[in-house]
Amino acid sequence: MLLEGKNVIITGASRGIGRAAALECARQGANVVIGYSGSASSTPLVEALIQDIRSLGRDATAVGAPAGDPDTGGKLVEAAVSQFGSVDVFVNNAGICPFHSFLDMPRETYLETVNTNLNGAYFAVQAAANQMKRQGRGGAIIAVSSISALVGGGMQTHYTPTKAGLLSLMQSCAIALGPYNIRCNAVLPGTIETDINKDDLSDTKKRDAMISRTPLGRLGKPDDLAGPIVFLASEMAGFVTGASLLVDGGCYVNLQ
Ligand code: NAD
Ligand code: RM4
Repeated sequence: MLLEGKNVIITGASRGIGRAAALECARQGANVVIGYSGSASSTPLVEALIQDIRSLGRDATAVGAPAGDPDTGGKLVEAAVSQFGSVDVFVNNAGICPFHSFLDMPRETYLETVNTNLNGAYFAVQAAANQMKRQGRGGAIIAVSSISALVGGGMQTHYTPTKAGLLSLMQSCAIALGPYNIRCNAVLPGTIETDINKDDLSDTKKRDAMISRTPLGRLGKPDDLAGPIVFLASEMAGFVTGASLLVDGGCYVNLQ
């Protein structure tokens, strides 16, 4: 039980990596605030996740609000405090990657991606950190960045800067929040099969190329991120801050 009695907020937890992290946090003893977009299609997924967490003997509640809204972080924090009494861990996971070529990138696609992935995250991290400071007993903040913080993507020119931005945000916040014992770290997933890349990976040539670049010989699953996120959230990582953890089956280092 690495997170016994902790209260965790996870954004974009209705499915994919966020959902896997929410379930593992609950297995490790935490209550969970599930952040989700508020869309009608997400509601049944979120209701099922709440039931799954309750059947693990922990509690969960959900807040439907767009990740790009600067007020959403405050709403998530309010829900955690009113339902569970505190915020111990904040996981910024919500994100989009609408694959698109650079030269004709629609302005709205660029702006929506930066807003959802980075601008909202900035204010959510700020809201969570202020609550942790008020509580006076430290905390852990984890951003789900990406291998794409370190490398480019021709169809991801709007997305990769947001992932580099999140990594940089965790590095700077590690310094700003260290005096309050609030640790800030990033996980950098490689290619994990989820809804975000379903269409992209339906190109079998691309999918096979991605697998053959990966020393562990497969793409990732959402559960592959759950352990690393819980580790960074837990006291086992008590002296880890400003760090980034690649979770990519070795893909990044595989040059030749
Ligand atoms: P996913 O599409 O399954 O999950 C994305 C989550 O974000 C969903 O719960 C979705 O509802 C939520 N979301 C999207 N837009 C939102 C909005 N405007 N407001 C609130 N919530 C919103 O994909 P995933 O792979 O689980 O992605 C989770 C995170 O992991 C993203 O930040 C993504 O960039 C990152 N990531 C994914 C991969 C990968 O290969 N799948 C690799 C590196 C990083
Ligand atoms: C990741 C990485 C993956 C891609 C996802 C959407 O950061 O670039 O290859 O599938 O984003």
